[in-house]
This record gives sequence, structure tokens and C-alpha cells, in this order.
Amino acid sequence: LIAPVEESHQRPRVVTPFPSPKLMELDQFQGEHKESLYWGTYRPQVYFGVRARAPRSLVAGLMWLGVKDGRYHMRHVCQDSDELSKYGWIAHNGRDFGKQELVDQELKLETSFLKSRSQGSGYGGDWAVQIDVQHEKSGPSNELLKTGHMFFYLADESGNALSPNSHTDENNVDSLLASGSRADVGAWQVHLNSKETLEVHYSGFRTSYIHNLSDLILQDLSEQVRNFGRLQLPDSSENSANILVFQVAAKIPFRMDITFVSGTEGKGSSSEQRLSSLQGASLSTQLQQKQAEFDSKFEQLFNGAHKLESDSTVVGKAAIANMLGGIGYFYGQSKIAYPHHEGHDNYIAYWPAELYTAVPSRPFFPRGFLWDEGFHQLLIWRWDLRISLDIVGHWLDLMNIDGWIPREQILGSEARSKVPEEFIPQYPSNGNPPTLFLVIRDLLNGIERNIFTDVESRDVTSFLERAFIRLEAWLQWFNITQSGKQKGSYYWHGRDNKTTRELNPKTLSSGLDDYPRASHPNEDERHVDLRCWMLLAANCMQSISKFFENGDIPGKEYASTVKLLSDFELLNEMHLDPTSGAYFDFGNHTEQVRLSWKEVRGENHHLKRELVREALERPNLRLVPHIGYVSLFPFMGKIIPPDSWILEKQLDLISNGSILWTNYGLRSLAKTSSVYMKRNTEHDPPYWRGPIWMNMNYLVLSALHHYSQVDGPYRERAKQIYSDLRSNLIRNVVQNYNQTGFLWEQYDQRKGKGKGARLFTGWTALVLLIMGEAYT
Ligand code: 6A9
Repeated sequence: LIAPVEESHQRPRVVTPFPSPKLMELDQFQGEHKESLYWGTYRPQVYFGVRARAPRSLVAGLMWLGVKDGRYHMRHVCQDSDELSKYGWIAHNGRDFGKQELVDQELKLETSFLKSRSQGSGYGGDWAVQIDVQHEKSGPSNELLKTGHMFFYLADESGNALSPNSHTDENNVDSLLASGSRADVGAWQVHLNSKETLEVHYSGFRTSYIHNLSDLILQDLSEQVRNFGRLQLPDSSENSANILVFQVAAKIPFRMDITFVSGTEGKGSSSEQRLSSLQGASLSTQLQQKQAEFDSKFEQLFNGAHKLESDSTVVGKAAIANMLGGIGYFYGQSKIAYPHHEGHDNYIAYWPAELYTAVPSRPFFPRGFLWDEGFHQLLIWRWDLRISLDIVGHWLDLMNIDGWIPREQILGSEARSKVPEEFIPQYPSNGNPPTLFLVIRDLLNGIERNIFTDVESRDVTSFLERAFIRLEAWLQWFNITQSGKQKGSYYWHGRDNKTTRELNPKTLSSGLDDYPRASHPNEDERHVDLRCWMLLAANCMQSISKFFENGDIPGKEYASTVKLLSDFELLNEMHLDPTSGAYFDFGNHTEQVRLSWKEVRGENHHLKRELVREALERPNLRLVPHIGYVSLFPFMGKIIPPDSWILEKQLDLISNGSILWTNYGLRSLAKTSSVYMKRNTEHDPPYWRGPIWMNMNYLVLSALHHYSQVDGPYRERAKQIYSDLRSNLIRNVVQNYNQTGFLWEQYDQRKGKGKGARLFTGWTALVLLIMGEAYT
């Protein structure tokens, strides 16, 4: 399957695409489907932005002047330092509607997006955003807050010149702001409409970089303030500007509609009618309709046997809305570590690629992450199967000829500008859990359970048919590069075995970063989580080949791999500690390690103090005795027979408050572990060494749910634990949301407080599936 190395190959293997037809070239992703997803809020990194799913799009976005401590601050890119007390989508359907609320000190903004495709519009249709500006409380504390300053911009990434309409007239309720023409959509216009009196000014720029737009505008504004003492853009433009910024100022409260119409060429065009239906009362009515549809779809999908409390409903809606509203489109080239590259530097560019993907967190990580994505899709496929297939297809098309997919996707200058240089390169030796198989398994089950329409089943089927060879290569990649010494064993390669700084060398590729593994990484290691991921993958491959038994897919044998990996005796031989009944990694390990300050000689012979690791005894080959998420993988994988004594032990570990149980969810690492809540280096606080993470808790719940439904001596116990864990998780996430207005990256295991990135609406949004008891 893996093609032999060809010396004559022009591109190095690592940057050679996998040589099979791309998923995105499937018929189901063309035509109506593609057009229906053309425009969208695909710029999760900014507070509000619109673009098309095209490498070089017309891009729109919003900035405003916030007022804090009596001073103006420009808001544009989602930044935690802006300290918005609340923002995010409260409704979004992933396609043509979304509503967002943003609270910036005493300002309250609402941005409502609506897309409409009707007769006569250009490719992809028309769209509008209604921007509502109010005071959070009545009676603003500062003079500056009487007037609101919104900046709406348009930027053409293809470099086409945009024409501002210089006759902006404040008495005219409907005014044309700008127009232009593009190869994709034809002639277009952008209009501004409001009942209130608005003052409009503009600036035009010509530049190929749009990620520093806020700087450009700030420069222009401060120059105006300096020279003329007025806070308004100069109403002038550079020659053939490809970026136009419109400053709209008005007395708060006010509301304005910005409408994009395409296909405006020709006199008899329908554009006037389309324009007026996307403004004013008609726009508001349509937004209300879309909101009602969103609400009823939510009810139908997620309000299950346990009726949701009203505050859970609010959080559940925020979860799905932010998951869908956070979907982005990115285009660019990953930077790949490639040490033997001849051109001096040790990097090489991946091929230019598109990625349509959900993101873990708009302010912190507004880009694609491979293993996060599998969790995101557990939610998204239930909402909109086609969006999900489109996203998974994009990811699989990023596979290289070796079956490798880069873990973190930092595509394009806008995405790169958010990531420190040292974190950008991707390492071809490093994997990441193949969570997309969780989605594939759900889809196969869905077909079996007949939950899809005929057309949907057909789409899933043709998707899997084409995906098969890539999935197979992915599994192969793991088998070839991540196997352990012993047959049926695996370990995450790429851990640093030379470091003297880390208490326990990190395993970033596992997704569990600083979760403790063998203290002294070497090739004797066996990682129990990876072994379970491989079983999931092999199981899926077996199911797909069974599914296509009579079809065109070569009947590859997965039975033997599945048999090997699901062999319970073998699993126990390799990973079980019979005393505690816990599953452990195996490797060269000692518990006697600590960090301490040492005087060392630096390069210039100066003495400096450094935190270094010391081992107080020689490591030896043994099980690595840390109980935590990794130990639960065989349980999460439902591999343990329901009548096994080991299942009872697992339930003991889970439900024991001195080990994993808390009132807020399960700890990532047991209180009894020697590195529980220990820093890994001076600069790395504990991350997966105690706090509660939603993705793992979801998988544990899924298993508890399973064991509470199959016959066995521990069924009732599993049921009780299931129900307690479920309500603890929901209660805590809802409580944190009520207090802070956000979903968080992780939750503190002592008090349940949200930690890490806020507005982390990636896998934390799985709380909605937990509410709706929809398990993988
Ligand atoms: C570092 C700093 C602005 C860490 O959710 C994404 C990932 C998970 O895949 C992983 O399992 N998060 C988890 O352990 C966030 C990782 C962010 C790394 C980027 C660059 C940029 O600072």
C-alpha cells in the first residue's frame, strides 16, 4: 500500500500528497452543496468576520472602539487581553444564520448574520449582518460612551480594487458603501442601512496583508486626531485600494444593517429587491424565523429523556452555537520540520491546502487540531451531517504519501500571526490520536440503525468508499511508526529522552501533553492509550470492509489485528497491575525523580541557576504506576468484559474521591500519583496532572452508559456512577457559565472553577451531548 521511495520524485516524500482521489472531489461536495456553504462566518479569530470558502476571498469584518478606564481601545481580533466580559454565539446553524452577543465594558453589541440565496444573485448568494449597539446598563459612566464607533471593512485577498462610494449621505437611509467585481461572484455591492442618523467616513488601503489591519486603521485615526483633532477616518483612499474601512458613528443606542448583494450587473437585475429583503424589518423578521428554527432543531436533537433545566438549555445552545459559529476556513502551507533539507534551513513547506474545520478556542487556538476535531464532529454530525463529512474530508485530504496528517494546522498569515515561531513546525514523526475514527464508527452505526435519509446514507457510503484507502494508510502509518517492541504494543514516538529540564518528558503527540509516562523514554515503552486507539481504528476498518463486502473495496483482512488488540489476556499481560486493578503504561521508569536548582556554567562561563531533573535511583523496566485518564482507556474502549472483576476495580478507581472522583468530574490524574499537580518545568504548570477535561469525561460516561445497559454483576453500580458523574459535570459547567459567561478549557478539580483558555468551545461543548445522553 505504501508506495516505495522513489529517488526521482521531485518533492520529498514528507510533502507529497497521498496519491489517491481526494475526498473533496467527490460529487457530493460539488454543485449545490459547495455553493450552499460558500459565504459564512468562517473567520473565528475575529469578533465578527465573513469570508468565502475560497483561497483568496473577499473578506469582511467588524472592529469597534471600546472604552476602558476613560480611554479608547480598538477591538478586532479575539483577544483575552481585551477583557470582554462576555462574547460568543448564542445561536448558529453552521450555514446561513448566527447571532452573537458581545459585552465590552459598558457597551453591548449584537451581531446577527443571515445569508440568502435567491434568483439572480451571484454565486453563493447575498448576506447581511445586523449590528445592534447598546449600553449594557442605562446611563454611561463616561462621555466617550455616548457615541459608538463601528468600523466595517472589506478586503479583497485577490487584490481586486474596491470602489468606495464617496457620496455617503447621512440623510439617506440606504446608502451604497462600496462596490466591486470578482471572478467568483461577479459584480457586488455593499450597502448600509439604518433608521438612525449615522456619520460615515472611510479609508482605503492597498496591501496584501490583512492580518495587521487594526494597526493600519489605528495609524490613520491617530494621524487625524493629531492633525485635525477629530476622531474620524480621512475619507481618502490609496490608489486601487483592495481594503476599504468604513467608520460608522452614531449616538448609542443604534442599529444598522450591512448588506452584501452579488450579481448586481445589468439594469434589470433583481438586486434592488434582494437588497431590501435583507434590510430593516424584513431582515429582522427573517432573523427571528431562523432563530425559531434553531431553537426547535435544538429541542428535537438534544432535549431527550431527562428534560433540560432552563439554564442548561442556555449553556447547551451556546455549546452548539459556538461549535458551529467557530467553524473556519483556512488556506496556506504548514511548516514541516525537515532536518536534511538542502536549502539551509531545517524546514520545508507542505503543499498549499484548504482546511474547513471547527476550532478549539477562538481567542487562543483559532485553527485546526487533529484530535480535537474528532470530538468536535461527534457534536456536528448530529446537527448537520454534510458539514461534518465536508470537514472530515478536508482533514483526510491533508494526508501525505506516508499516511501522516500534521497535528496542528497553522495555515495562512492570519493564523501564523497568532502562534509563536517555535510552535509552528510540525514533526512528521509525531502522531495524534486518530479520533476521526470515533466519528466514522458513529456514522457506520447510524447507517445500521437507519437514522439517515436515503440520500444521506448514500453520501456516507460513497464517502467511506473513497476514504477507505486513506484510513487504511493512517492505520498503517501508526503500525509502522508507533509500534512497540512487543507484538501488539505501541508507544507515542518522539518523546525527548535527553532533556534534563522536565520532571517527566512530555508526550505532546498523545494529546495529553504532560500526563506522566515512563520517566526515561526509550523503545521499551508501551502506551496503553495508543493501543486502545489502534483497536478503535482496526475495528472501524473491519466494519467498513464488512460493510463493503460485495463492493469494490479489496477485502483486506482486519480480523487478525482486531483479534490481537482485543485479546483481553494479552492486554492484561502487557498493561494490567493486578493489585490495584488499574491499567498502566510500561517502560523504563523510576518514581524517584525531582526538580531541583543547580548551579551550571552557561556559554560565557558565567554561573547560572537552573532547574534540573535528578533521578535518585536507576530507572528499570516496569509498569508506570500513575492512575488517571490513560489508565481508563481500556474501560473507555469498552474492552473489559462486563462480568470481569477488573470492571469492578475500574469502577472503584473512578468512584473513589481519594483517587479520581470529584464533585465536578473525573480528575485527569489521581490524587495519589507522585506527580499529581506537579509542575513539569519552571515554566510549565500542571496541565493534564489533575484538572478535569470534558473529552475524557465524555468517553468515560459513554462507557458507564454502556456497562449500565449490558447484563452483568456491576450493572447497577455503573448506572449509579453514570448518573452521578453526568450530573456533576453538567452542574459544574453550567454554574461556571452562569458565573463567567464562558465555557472553559478545563475545570479545576478542587473547586470546579473554569481554567485555561476561556471561550474554549471545542470539546468542552460535548457537555451538550452529555445533557442529551448521546454517546459514541
Ligand atoms: C501553543 C501557543 C497563543 C492542548 O486544544 C488544542 C490542544 C489539544 O489538542 C491538546 O490536547 N491544546 C491540549 O493538551 C491547546 C494547545 C495549544 C498549543 C499551541 C502555542 C499560542 O499562544
